[in-house]
Amino acid sequence: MRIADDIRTMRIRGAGRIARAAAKALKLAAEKYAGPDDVNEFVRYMEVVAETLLSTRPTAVSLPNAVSYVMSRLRRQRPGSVKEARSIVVRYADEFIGYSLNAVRMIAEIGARRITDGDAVLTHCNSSAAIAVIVEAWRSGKDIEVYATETRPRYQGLITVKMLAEAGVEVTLVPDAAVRLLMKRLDKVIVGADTVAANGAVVNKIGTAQIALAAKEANVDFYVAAETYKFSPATVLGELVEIEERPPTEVVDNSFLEKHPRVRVLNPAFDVTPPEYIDAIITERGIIPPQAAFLVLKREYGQAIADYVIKATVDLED
Ligand code: RUB
Repeated sequence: MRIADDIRTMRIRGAGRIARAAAKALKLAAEKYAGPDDVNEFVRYMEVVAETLLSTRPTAVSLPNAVSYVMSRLRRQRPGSVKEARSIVVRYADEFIGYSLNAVRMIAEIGARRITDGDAVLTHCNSSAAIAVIVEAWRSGKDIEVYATETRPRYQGLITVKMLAEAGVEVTLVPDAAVRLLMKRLDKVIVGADTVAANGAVVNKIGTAQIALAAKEANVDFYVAAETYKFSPATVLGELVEIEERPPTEVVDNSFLEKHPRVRVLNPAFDVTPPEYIDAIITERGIIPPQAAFLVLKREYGQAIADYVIKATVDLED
């Protein structure tokens, strides 16, 4: 499946885009289904597609949340025919994509209000949600100074500076290692999220936690822009978020590794910023302190959380 491959190899990347691509992949798979005219067969086929998508990257919860947005409705609505089942998948995949795009627009509006004229703002990696906030603040006439980190080893920061420059925002690229020195000049940091845990901890691109630490030390506000489908229902039950490890060749090339066989390379793609380092999380439903993450989860995923609790209880009894 091409979209699954594109997610795995990071041609499609960023938690929001990954989620929308997964919904689109489910829709395309449903449209392409050419198996027997049997609704159970169709559901089984869709389950395989869903599993393939889920196996691509482990960290961003937006991916399982998008898949389950569509698949839980397919299961729950008990369609009587393949035609009906297919139209359920198409409808809810489209609905998720529409919701997601609108959520980013709302985050931009809500978050931009937090940015003050004259602010110096830093972002890390390449987050559509964080960029949307910065662009909206700029468009609304606030004179802001914007910095973006390179984001080793994949250099997503280069995508960020291009996007900001194309939107007309003046932006300065800095090496990741310059963050603490730069912090003295900053008023705000704004980053995206791959996963927000029930305790308000935020999983985002490697390096985020270090930036948050430096921001805390310098008394600089640290904001996270995250749609509610980046909140993880499984963490309510204490499930840990898996941190993806990427290949060493993203850090150094193969010839270096061959020449120095005793050198090992560790390449974790994400880290965890504790809630005490986060001033607020900007969602499409409003701005919350990280400590209120559980309330968002309860409101958005009450049913899914109840399902997890039931499953966990059954597993314990087994
Ligand atoms: C991307 C990353 C982004 C979040 C949020 O990591 O960490 O900050 O996914 O992005 P990668 P968005 O490049 O490894 O996918 O706001 O666009 O969802």
